[in-house]
Amino acid sequence: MGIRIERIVLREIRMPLVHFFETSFGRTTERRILIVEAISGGVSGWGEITCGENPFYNEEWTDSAWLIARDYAAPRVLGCDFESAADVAPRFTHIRGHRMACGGIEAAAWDLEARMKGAPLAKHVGGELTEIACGVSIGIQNSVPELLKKIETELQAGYQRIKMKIKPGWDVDVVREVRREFPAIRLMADANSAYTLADADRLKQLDEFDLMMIEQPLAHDDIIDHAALQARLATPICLDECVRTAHHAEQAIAMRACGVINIKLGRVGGFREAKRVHDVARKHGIPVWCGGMLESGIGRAHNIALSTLPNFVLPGDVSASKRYWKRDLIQPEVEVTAQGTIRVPEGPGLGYEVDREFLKRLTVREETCKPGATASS
Ligand code: OSB
Ligand code: MG
Repeated sequence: MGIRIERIVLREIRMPLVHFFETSFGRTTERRILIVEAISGGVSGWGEITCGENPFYNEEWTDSAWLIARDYAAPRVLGCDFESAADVAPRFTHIRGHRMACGGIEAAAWDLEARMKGAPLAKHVGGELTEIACGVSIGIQNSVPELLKKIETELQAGYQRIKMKIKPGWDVDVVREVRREFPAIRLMADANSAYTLADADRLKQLDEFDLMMIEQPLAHDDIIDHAALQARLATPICLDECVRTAHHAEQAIAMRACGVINIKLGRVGGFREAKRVHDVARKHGIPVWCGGMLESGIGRAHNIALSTLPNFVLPGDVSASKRYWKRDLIQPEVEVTAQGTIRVPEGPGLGYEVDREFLKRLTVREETCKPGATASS
C-alpha cells in the first residue's frame, strides 16, 4: 500500500501527575509531553516523544526534542514515499542520538499505516499476545511507611510485580524493609545509573533479597562496567539506558553484562529498532519487558502494542492511566484487570480514540510541518 506523510503536527502538552515520581536523578510533578500527529489522506497516526523535561535520563528533553523533531526528523520523512513504516527509521540514520524525538515520529508512522490498513497496531508490528502482564514502577517516597503503603495498594489492584527506585541512601535498608513486609512478591529495583563499580560491595548486599533483577545500576552509557558488576552479582542485571540499538543488545549479551533487557520504544528510536532488540534478545534466550516513561495514553497504547511481541515474557512498566492522570488523552482509558493484565485493544491502530477536544485544551504550543520547509506553522 505504501505511505506518504503529508503533514506532521507537533504539539506540546502539559499534564500534572496525580503523584510525583522520583528517581535517582530527580522528581517530576508535571509532564511536558510532545505529541506527534502524522497525517495522510485524511487519516491521522499518533506518536509520543517520550523524553523527560530535563536531560537527566538521557541527553534528550522536551525542548531539544521539539527542535530535533521539527527541524531534522520531520523534514526527512515529509512527502517521501515509503513502502512501509519500517522504512521510516533509516531516514534518521544521520541524526546522532535523539532517538526519542525521531522515535515519536516513527511510531506515528506505524500507527498511521496500521489505521490505513484497518489493522490493530499490535498485529501490525508482529505482536501475538492478546493480553499483557503488568507491573508498576514506584518512585522514591518521602518515607518507608509511604512506600510500603503504595506497594500494598498496587498489589491489591492486582499488579504482578513491583519495581522500586533506589539510589545511595535509599537502597539496601529500604529493600530489606520491603522484603520483610512482602516476603513472596516479585520485586525488583531500578537505580537509573546512580552507582559506580566502586559500589559493587553495596550492590552485592542486594543479593540476599531475591530480587528478579537490578535495573541499570551503573552509568547510562557503560556496558563494560555492567559486565564487570554482573560477574560479581547473583541477581541478574537488567539494562535500560545502555541499550539504544540492537547492536548494543548484541554486545551486552555477548559480554554477559545483563540477564534481562528493558525495551523502551523511544529510547531505541521506534518500532523498527525495538523489534530488532526484541529479536536479538529472543535469539539469545534473554527475556525482555516493556519500560515506561510516564507516558500519556498515546505512548501507553504504543507500549501495549509493543508488549505483544512474543519475548515480552516479564511484566512491564505499562500500567493503568489512572495511576498517572486524573484524566487521560485517550478513550477508553487504559485499565488493568484484577489479574494485573491489560487486554490488548482490537480496533485499528492504537485501538484507543485520541480525545481531540481534551488534547486541544492541554496544548501549550503547536506547529505544523509540511514538505519542503525546515520549519513552518
Ligand atoms: O528508568 O524506567 C525508568 C520513568 C522515567 C524515567 C525513567 C524510568 C521511569 C520509570 C517509570 O520507571 C515507568 C512508568 O512509566 O511507570
Ligand atoms: Mg529504568
